[in-house]
Amino acid sequence: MKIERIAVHVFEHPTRIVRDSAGHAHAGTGAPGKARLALLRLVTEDGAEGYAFGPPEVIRPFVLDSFVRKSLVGQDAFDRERLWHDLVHRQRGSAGQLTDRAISIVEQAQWDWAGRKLGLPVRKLLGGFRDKVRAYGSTMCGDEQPGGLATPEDYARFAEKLVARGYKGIKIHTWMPPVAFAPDPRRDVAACAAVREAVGPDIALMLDGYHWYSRTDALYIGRALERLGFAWIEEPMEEESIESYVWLAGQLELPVVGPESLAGRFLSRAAWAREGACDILRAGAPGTGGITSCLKVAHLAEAFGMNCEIHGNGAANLQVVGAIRNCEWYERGLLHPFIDYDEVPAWLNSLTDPMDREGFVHLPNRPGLGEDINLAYIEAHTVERY
Ligand code: LLH
Ligand code: MG
Repeated sequence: MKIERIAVHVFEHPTRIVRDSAGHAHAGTGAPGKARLALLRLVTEDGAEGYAFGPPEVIRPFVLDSFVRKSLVGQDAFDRERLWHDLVHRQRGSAGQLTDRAISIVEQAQWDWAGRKLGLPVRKLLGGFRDKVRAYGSTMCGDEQPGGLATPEDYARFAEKLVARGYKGIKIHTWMPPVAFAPDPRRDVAACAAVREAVGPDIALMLDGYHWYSRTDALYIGRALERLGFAWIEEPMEEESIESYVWLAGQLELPVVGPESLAGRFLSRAAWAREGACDILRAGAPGTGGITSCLKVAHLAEAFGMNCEIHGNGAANLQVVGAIRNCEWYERGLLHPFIDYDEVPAWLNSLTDPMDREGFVHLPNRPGLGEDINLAYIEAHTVERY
């Protein structure tokens, strides 16, 4: 079935989330602001459509015209693997313009198209493994807002609320610059200790702190987390330094999870598994070049007898979680005391990842990626189309 058209709608929606100078999401304090999101539509010759969302900057007109349309238009929409490799080959000569994230959005739209066409959720096409998954509540990074996530006690009180909501696992993102007092290994450990004391021994806890700690700071934190019975430590150091992770993982009983933000899609993860740089591999569909690339990481991990915990929330990641055996969790968030994550975003009719009171997210059974898209809202709030 030939791809006839790739179109993008950039639309505005209300948001309470603001970003700091380092790109970390926080809860805004004033009235809701506006943010822009792009909907990529893949249309085939029979009029069928597939959809995926992404940042407008990532799939801007130059990227679509120079690479995406050249690779996809006129090609068979079912040939995901071939078209993915074609795009990856165009990356080298794109001077960094065609990113893994852009390729991922395009690939997600192809999966959504195929699922809708065949009347099946994407996870069933990938190879269904589960229909529900335990979610860990993943907090936003720490801030300096009274009653927000400014102190270890704030994290402890928020963790109690998350447990009352049903979460059986909580991942703490602690303080990172530009927060004035960050980074501070001792404060991170104090927050972890406060949360453990607040939720008791039966809730799984993870730490995703400052990503640029030295080896010795990371080891200090890791040893403290061992005493607190944490489930894993995530990205405490620069992931470009595989040697640092081999050094750390070799000294900790505590599982080390990674790499999350390292480039190189599934290729770079192979060395991490072989070298023992982590105990649990990590990949996410948006950051690792797409659903299939993320799945390759999960299967690579399986071949090493390792789990692969999927990075981030969202429809594509949820479909991957639903199609692999070797992960325990879905990352639900990012969460903050001032934000209601259970509120349906303006551009959807219902939540993609609803969670019950026992902490299970039930995977959508709608065809495709499973997003319940409000196309009328998007049409009414479109500010740019190309
Ligand atoms: O630095 C941040 O804002 C968070 O770490 C963010 O990247 C989050 O997606 C993450 O790491 N989740 O695991
Ligand atoms: Mg992380």
